[in-house]
Order: sequence, then structure tokens, then C-alpha cells
Amino acid sequence: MSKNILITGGAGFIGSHLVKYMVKSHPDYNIINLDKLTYAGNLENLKELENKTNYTFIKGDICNTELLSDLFARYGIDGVIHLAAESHVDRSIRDPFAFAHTNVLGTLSLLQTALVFWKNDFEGKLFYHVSTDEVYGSLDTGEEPFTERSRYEPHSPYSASKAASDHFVRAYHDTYGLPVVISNCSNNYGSYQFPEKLIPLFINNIKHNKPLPVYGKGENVRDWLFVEDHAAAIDLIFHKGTTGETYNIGGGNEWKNIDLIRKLIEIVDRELGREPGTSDRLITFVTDRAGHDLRYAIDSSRLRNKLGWSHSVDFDEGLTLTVRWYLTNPEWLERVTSGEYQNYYQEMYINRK
Ligand code: NAD
Ligand code: TDX
Repeated sequence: MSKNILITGGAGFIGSHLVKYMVKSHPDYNIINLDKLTYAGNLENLKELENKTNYTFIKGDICNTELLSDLFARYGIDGVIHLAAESHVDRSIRDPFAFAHTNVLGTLSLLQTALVFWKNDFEGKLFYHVSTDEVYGSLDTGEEPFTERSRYEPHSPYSASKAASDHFVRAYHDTYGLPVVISNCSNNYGSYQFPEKLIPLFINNIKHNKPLPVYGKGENVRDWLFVEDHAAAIDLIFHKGTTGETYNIGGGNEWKNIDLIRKLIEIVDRELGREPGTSDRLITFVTDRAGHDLRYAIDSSRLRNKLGWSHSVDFDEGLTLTVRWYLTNPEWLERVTSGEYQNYYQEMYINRK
């Protein structure tokens, strides 16, 4: 059955993978991608979709309720997959208000618009909210991974804003009956990730012989999932998930930062034909991130047992593919680090009209 799906934040890292996945695997759906194109949004990530007839890009802010109403009316939106967010923890420490604005008020604006348009007939409608494992706070070494029943205990302004948005989504389900589903995913890695996040930043720095700023002692643990496995999980939950339910998504793949960084160095040196260990000297321990969560780990057994999901890319393979992508796409990285990518919308969309 054909659907008109609004994906928000589709020019970002995970969003661009998801949009490409949905446009290709559901040619009968209309995919409308709404993105403000903040520093994190990059239309180059979606270049291969420019001539697809079932794909439309709209530049705009999820806080703009007039625009949202116009899009719901114009495209007959019957599904929302909401990813637009401020997503970087370090930025949230410097500017928490931007996170409250987009992540909380933006989500609320979308919820209210969906409610107004759908309230007379919820049949066939779904509001899917993409969230993070960070809402559960931090685990100690040896503690059991987060389940969907774990207590919310966010520590950073970023995770507090995501937690608040999750609460609003549940409130709209419990109070107004809005059909919603939420997923909380662990750290993603892969191509097209903005190089402020650990993996692309460090690949770029190793390549250019620049210091690798390891926060604290590098003892923090993250659970890494290949971004395309996250996109596949979202597609599965969107179609088969139970309304009102939450699903945790994770790779079962915990790495201490310092061990991951040594592995990255090994792969990048090998791919660049350098002697093993050449770049070890770039490791530089710096002041820890304020409120730095020690450990995230996700128990995704609900998603595995109820919907039959499993990840398909193992970490060695995924990390090697990722390193190769950044090393063989230096123009993408250069345009992103120089800021040139922000002219792309101008060239592709405004000058053409
Ligand atoms: P990202 O920062 O790469 O992309 C965010 C996108 O949202 C950008 O294209 C940006 O332009 C857009 N955006 C920001 N504010 C907007 C606004 N007000 N209106 C419209 N668009 C706006 O983020 P990401 O890493 O791809 O994360 C996507 C989502 O997944 C976020 O909700 C994040 O919380 C969640 N998530 C991320 C990870 C991860 O490891 N990156 C893990 C779990 C969950
Ligand atoms: O320069 C760095 N040095 C460093 O030691 C950076 C950028 C990070 N780190 C550490 C901090 C974390 O322990 O590496 C780990 C990963 O850091 P980030 O890439 O900033 O990710 P994280 O803070 O774990 O959050 C990510 O995963 C969950 C995403 O940015 C979130 O959007 C997502 O919700």
C-alpha cells in the first residue's frame, strides 16, 4: 500500500542513510525529507536521489508549525519518522537552549501537527520517534545492559532533551491515543557522519597526522552499531512494531574508547600503507568531557525476539568499510571541514528554480 512518509533530519548522518534505504526499498512510497540544513545537514549525502520521483526535499524547521501543517495537508502525510535533532553532546554542554528548542519544542510541534491532522482517523497512521540509549544514563562496569524498562536518568543537556522528547511522545500516545513507536539506539558509525563525532574525527586526524584528543583516560565504553543496520531496524519497526511500544537497538558490541582508537589507528595505518604503530604517538589524553557517561550497553532482545531483527555487519568489517569510505572520499571530508558543503543547497535547489 502506498504511503506518504515525512522523514525529518534526513540530510544528517543516520537520516540520509534511512532516506536512501526507504526510497530504494519502497518505490511505492512518497518520501518527504524535511531538514533545516543546520551545520549537520548536508544534501551531498543524498546526491544519488536527485532524480528519484518518489523523493522530495523540503528545507525547513520542525519548530515551524505553519510549515508542518502545510506539508501534512499538501502531501497527505500518514507516517512520520522523526530524526531531526541537535545530536552532539559537546555542543549541548556549550549551548543547551538550542537542544531544548529543536529536540523538545520541535518534537512537540510535530506531535501536535500529527494529532490535529490524524485525530479523526488514526487507522494506518504512525509517528515513529528515533531516540538514543543516552536517555538511560550511565552503566557501571559489570551492570546489565539497558532494557526498555530501564529508568530514565539522562546526564547531559543532549540526553536530557532527548529524554524530554521521548516523554512527550509517550504522553501523546497515553493522553490522546496518537499511534506512536519509539526506538532507543546505541552509537552509530559509518559513512557520511559529521567529523565532530569520535570515529570520523579520528580517521581524519590520523590521516593528517593531527593529535587524537582522548577525553579523560579513554576508559568510557560505547556499544557501536553500523548505521545501515540501524536503518534496517527502523524500517522493520515502522512496519511491524506494536503501537505504543519502545524498542532498544544495539550492536551488542561494547568497546572501551582507547581500545577502539587503537583499532582505528591500526586500520588507518594499514590502509594508508604505513608501518604498524606509526600513528600511536598521536594519542593525546585531554581534559574529560563534563558529566561524561562511563558506559552505554543495549539489550536489544525485544527487537530480536519479537520482530526477528539482527545486525548484519560485524565490527571488523564495518569499521574497515567506514575507514575506506572516508579515505576514498576526501572531497566530502574537505568540503565538510571547510564549510563549502553549505553552498550545495544554494547551487542545487535555489539556482535551478
Ligand atoms: P545529525 O546531527 O547527523 O543530523 C541531524 C539532522 O537534523 C541534520 O540534517 C540537521 O540539519 C537536522 N536538523 C537539526 N535541527 C533541525 C530542525 N530544527 N528542523 C529540521 N531539521 C533539523 O544526527 P544523527 O547522528 O544522524 O542522529 C539522528 C537522530 O538519531 C537524532 O535524533 C539522534 O538523537 C538519534 N540518534 C543518534 C545516534 C548516533 O550515534 N548518531 C544514536 C542513537 C540515536
Ligand atoms: O574528540 C573526542 N574524544 C573522545 O574521547 C570525541 C568527539 C569523543 N570522545 C569520546 C566521548 C565518548 O565517550 O568518544 C566517545 C564517543 O563520543 P561521540 O562520538 O561524541 O558520541 P557520544 O557522546 O557517545 O554520543 C553519540 O551516541 C549516541 C551520538 O553523538 C549521539 O547523537 C547518540 O545519541
